[in-house]
Amino acid sequence: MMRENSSLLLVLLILCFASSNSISAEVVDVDIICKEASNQSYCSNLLNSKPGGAKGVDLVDLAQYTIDVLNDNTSDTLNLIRSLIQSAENSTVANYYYHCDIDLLNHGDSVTSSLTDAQISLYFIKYPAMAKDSADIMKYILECIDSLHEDETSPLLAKYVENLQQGAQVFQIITKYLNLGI
Ligand SMILES: *[C@@H]1O[C@H](CO)[C@@H](O)[C@H](O)[C@H]1NC(C)=O
Ligand SMILES: *[C@@H]1O[C@H](CO)[C@@H](O)[C@H](O)[C@H]1NC(C)=O
Ligand SMILES: CC(=O)N[C@H]1CO[C@H](CO)[C@@H](O)[C@@H]1O
Repeated sequence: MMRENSSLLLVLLILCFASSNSISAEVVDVDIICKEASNQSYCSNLLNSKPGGAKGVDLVDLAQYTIDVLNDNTSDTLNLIRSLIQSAENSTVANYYYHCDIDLLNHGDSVTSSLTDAQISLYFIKYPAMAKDSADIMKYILECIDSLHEDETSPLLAKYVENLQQGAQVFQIITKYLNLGI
């Protein structure tokens, strides 16, 4: 028992050193990240809204912060969708909302489940896996946008989902830099 505990401790120590090494190596300026975003001001607003600011913050912390924001914004979006379904003009429109709801929340393959996967990939320093997770997040957001038929559905929801898309793109850029740093 004693032996098991001490080897566990050793593994934890190694993990600690491994992650603190990668952390200190990887600082990329927000301006450089956001130059690659389709909406640079959205990108820099997002990253600079990190409590304490984003200056000198390493990529791992920026990735974590972006995941947190995407999680918050996804649940805000889901709440809006739920209330829109309740008040939809007819069942066709309700169905558009419902399909977007599934893209955001469905078990196993949705924005929410891919965000959970990305969180795990980040924790275990599996950046190639995180690149796939971030591509999945974007894929499900785009599917939601497609299913909304924007002419017939809420402009406010369109704005929320567009913000999600921008945030997901920022996450993809950060993930790309993390992969370059391996
Ligand atoms: C870009 O993002 C800013 C800040 O979030 C927003 O005010 C603006 O409308 C966006 N521009 C476009 C073209 O989407
Ligand atoms: C449902 O409502 C939308 C939005 O008001 C409208 O464009 C559409 O024609 C309606 N469809 C039916 C089948 O009533
Ligand atoms: C549309 C939406 O929910 N936007 C929010 C996303 O998250 C950021 C940071 O928490 C908020 O400031 C936005 O209002």
